[in-house]
Amino acid sequence: MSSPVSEIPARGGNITVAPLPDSERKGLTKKEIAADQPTWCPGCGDFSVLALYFKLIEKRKLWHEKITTVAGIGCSSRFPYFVQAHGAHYIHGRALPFASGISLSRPDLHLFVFGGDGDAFSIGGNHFNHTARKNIKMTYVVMDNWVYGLTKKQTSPTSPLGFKSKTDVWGAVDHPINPMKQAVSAGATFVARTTHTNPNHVLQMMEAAMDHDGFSFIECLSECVEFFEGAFDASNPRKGGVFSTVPADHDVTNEMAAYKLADAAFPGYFGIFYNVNRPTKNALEAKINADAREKVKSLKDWQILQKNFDRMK
Ligand SMILES: Cc1ncc(C[n+]2csc(CCOP(=O)(O)OP(=O)(O)O)c2C)c(N)n1
Ligand code: SF4
Ligand SMILES: [Mg+2]
Repeated sequence: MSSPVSEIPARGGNITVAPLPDSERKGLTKKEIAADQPTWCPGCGDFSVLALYFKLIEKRKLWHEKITTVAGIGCSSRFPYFVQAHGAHYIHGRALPFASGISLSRPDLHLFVFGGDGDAFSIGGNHFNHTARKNIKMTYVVMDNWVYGLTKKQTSPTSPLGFKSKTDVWGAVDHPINPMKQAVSAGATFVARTTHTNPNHVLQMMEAAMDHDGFSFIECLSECVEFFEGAFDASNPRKGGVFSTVPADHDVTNEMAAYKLADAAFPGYFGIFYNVNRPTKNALEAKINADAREKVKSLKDWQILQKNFDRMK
């Protein structure tokens, strides 16, 4: 592991350490970020998302103490197990509330949340909408495989009509959600779409999302080769499909234009659909805290506490 400190021999032979300035620190290497061998099935799309996350960390010189990787439960949500960094593999559908706490208490961190379509839009659907509308600063990558992979093939909220699964043996009859429309309508301020079969594009979207000040959402198509093989072939030129990027004249600040892009039939478009600036909950809360502090700046912490207790009497 690259050391963030310089070693200075002190008198008496002891070693003391002084932090190296950021400009002199090396970026982490893949070897320093990769943890256990991923347990995904050979050929699973999730491998490329993980590899590109490592690339992002390497490229942008993100150090261990600057990043947090959070997930819910699912094959895709095993993600933090495979990253040698701070993070948590949390509860199914509850990654976003957990991440919100981290973001609001440590807005200086780069916070990445990874998960699946079931985790994000089924059990976690409610949290998705509220985290988006609150514009809490983090990057949320949903590895959409149109199925519940970990639990071995149940219909997910993004499964297409007619999809045969253990929960819909005669074919799915429920209208699937459109993650892009849902993200925009919920109030996400950055909404992008990519696919695991185009590594450069995934990296480009992750970088743009990371640089966005607010809740940034990426739908990344990630094939489940075990339970929905070939689902995304129509978007993969190597399989005879078409990969169409967002037209150059698309206005990313135009909500209606974003819906229009999202309305295109599969394989649709790939790129940034929507990107606007709106104050984050992080900034708004920080201001409330600062204003409150200003009012009581002459008091010691225990005196503020005492005042609060007195008010409750
Ligand atoms: C509260 C709760 N309900 C249900 C489950 C069972 N469960 C685990 S993962 C999962 C769905 C996974 O699908 P998805 O989020 O799409 O991830 P994938 O495995 O496809 O990557 C379910 C229903 C659970 N672990 N916890
Ligand atoms: S079951 Fe599907 S999603 Fe899960 S690891 Fe295997 S290929 Fe990937
Ligand atoms: Mg899934």
